[in-house]
Amino acid sequence: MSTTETKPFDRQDGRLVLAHILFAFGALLIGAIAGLLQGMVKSGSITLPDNIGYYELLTAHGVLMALIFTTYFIIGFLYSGLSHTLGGSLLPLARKLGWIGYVFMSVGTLIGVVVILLGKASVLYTFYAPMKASPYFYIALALVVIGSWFGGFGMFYQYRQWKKNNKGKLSPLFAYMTIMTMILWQIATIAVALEVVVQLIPWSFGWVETINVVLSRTLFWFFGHPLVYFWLLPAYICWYVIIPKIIGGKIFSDALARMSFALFLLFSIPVGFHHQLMEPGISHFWKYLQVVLTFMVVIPSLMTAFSIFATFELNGRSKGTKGLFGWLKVLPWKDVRFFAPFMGMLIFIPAGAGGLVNASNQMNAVVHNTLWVTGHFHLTVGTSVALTFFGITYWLIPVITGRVLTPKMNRLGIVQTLIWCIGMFFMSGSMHGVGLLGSPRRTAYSTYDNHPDAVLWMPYHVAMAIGGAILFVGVLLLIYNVISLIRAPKGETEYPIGEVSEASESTPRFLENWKLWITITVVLILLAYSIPIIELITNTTPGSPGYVTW
Ligand code: HEM
Ligand SMILES: [Cu+2]
Repeated sequence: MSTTETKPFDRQDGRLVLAHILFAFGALLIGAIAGLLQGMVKSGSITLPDNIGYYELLTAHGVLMALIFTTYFIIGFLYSGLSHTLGGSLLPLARKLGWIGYVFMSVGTLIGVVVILLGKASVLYTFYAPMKASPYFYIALALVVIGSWFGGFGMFYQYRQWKKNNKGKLSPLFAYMTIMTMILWQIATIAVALEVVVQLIPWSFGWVETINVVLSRTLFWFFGHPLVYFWLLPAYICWYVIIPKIIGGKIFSDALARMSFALFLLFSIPVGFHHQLMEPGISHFWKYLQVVLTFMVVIPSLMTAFSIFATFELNGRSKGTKGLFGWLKVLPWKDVRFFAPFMGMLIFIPAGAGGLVNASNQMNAVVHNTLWVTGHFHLTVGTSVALTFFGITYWLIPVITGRVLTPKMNRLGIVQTLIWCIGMFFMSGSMHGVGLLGSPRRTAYSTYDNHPDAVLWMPYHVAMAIGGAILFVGVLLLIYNVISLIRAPKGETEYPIGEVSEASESTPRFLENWKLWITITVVLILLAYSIPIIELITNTTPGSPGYVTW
């Protein structure tokens, strides 16, 4: 262990990171209350008081879970890694930009939640015209996006300065991956910002009468798909860089890791049409092209799976295990820092398989807008990503606050992980099943005049509610654990950054050629989007007025 690794984490940076992490978990807790209630309503076990609508809860849940919890956690985590790997502390300007971003995002979140709870924005967490929210809802979420941009600028600044001071050196893998993630985010959010500023805000204020619906959805999904990679890549950073250290092994290949992140940038943005397969107004050819590009993402995904299992296997061999699965025996199953992300990886296998179903034209027709889809993203972001973030929390909070993870908290962490897996097994499992039977997503309790099909769904909805209740217990335990971590005994905790295996090939320089990757990305985006967007802008379909359906 070198001396830099045991140096305590910079206190000022620690505060920035902790502020993000705590906000994330606050959002998770409130979001979980909404989730629990939704499950109970859907199963018919409770009815909400008249002044609370199902769609209000659903919107709050979606926003707080998918947008706020994730974005805050990610920015906090990435800042921590940059502070640690790029010089041991953030530059004053980088830290300042981080705080400016935090303030913007928090003001945005607070306004957004208030508008939702006032019942003025029950638009189901997306920016989906012609459903029309209060303009303040859009302004609020625009503030969140702008805040995240400041966060990104701070990271770019820190990275650029490091590169200047370390001419010719390869940047640390964590930092490289962080920059790739934030470039992806900044490019993706341009489209949603355009949608919000040019289309939604003027329309919801009533300055213009109508909105071009397909165009707005196209801009939304330009962002909406890469959004899922914005959630995933930080989890992959943990799998690639952190896990090897925790299991006492080595990173299989630095070059392969960087290559996979570059490919994620290329293939995650020009594919938004795969969310619009059922939508009129976009010609088949462009949908087809984007679906082909969608499936390209299989390449970096398999590279990731390969690298991680190679790390496990090499680690097993170096410890003398034999046979095809001997390496399983030497993994630290009783260490929550490993166990929680590992369960996330495992669950990513069925989750990814479900994603292939969603992206396939005919099969999409079967599952479209059913609870299958909800089941799918509770496995991906709700489990693979969330469990990885929970696993990170168990060492990150001790690192940044100068504390240690006690054996008791480690055990509670394992219990929390198991509760999450069991809850998701019931909730997401029954969502998948009942989705195939046709039960729609985003609907409150209804048996549709006792239609036999809808009556048949109910046992599944009950299983969903039971799963949801188990998950809620998991959230409560997590919050307890987070509070205990902050109050844990003082001590030094090392930031776990893996080293690259000596046996691996050296990293080719072009992988760090940002201009190259950004240029190819822009070319792919232009290929996949320019003609369809011109068609959408010049089409003669009448625009739509706004609808308030709740
Ligand atoms: C306590 C844990 C959770 C419970 C009980 C829960 C439950 C639910 C339920 C019942 C639905 C609505 C189904 C419908 O009517 O369509 C839902 C939707 C959703 N959940 Fe969760 N969930 C939990 C955790 C999460 C997490 C961790 C995330 C993401 C990080 C998440 C993201 C979403 C999203 C994006 C929606 C869709 C909102 C919409 O369709 O507008 N959930 N959840
Ligand atoms: Cu997608």
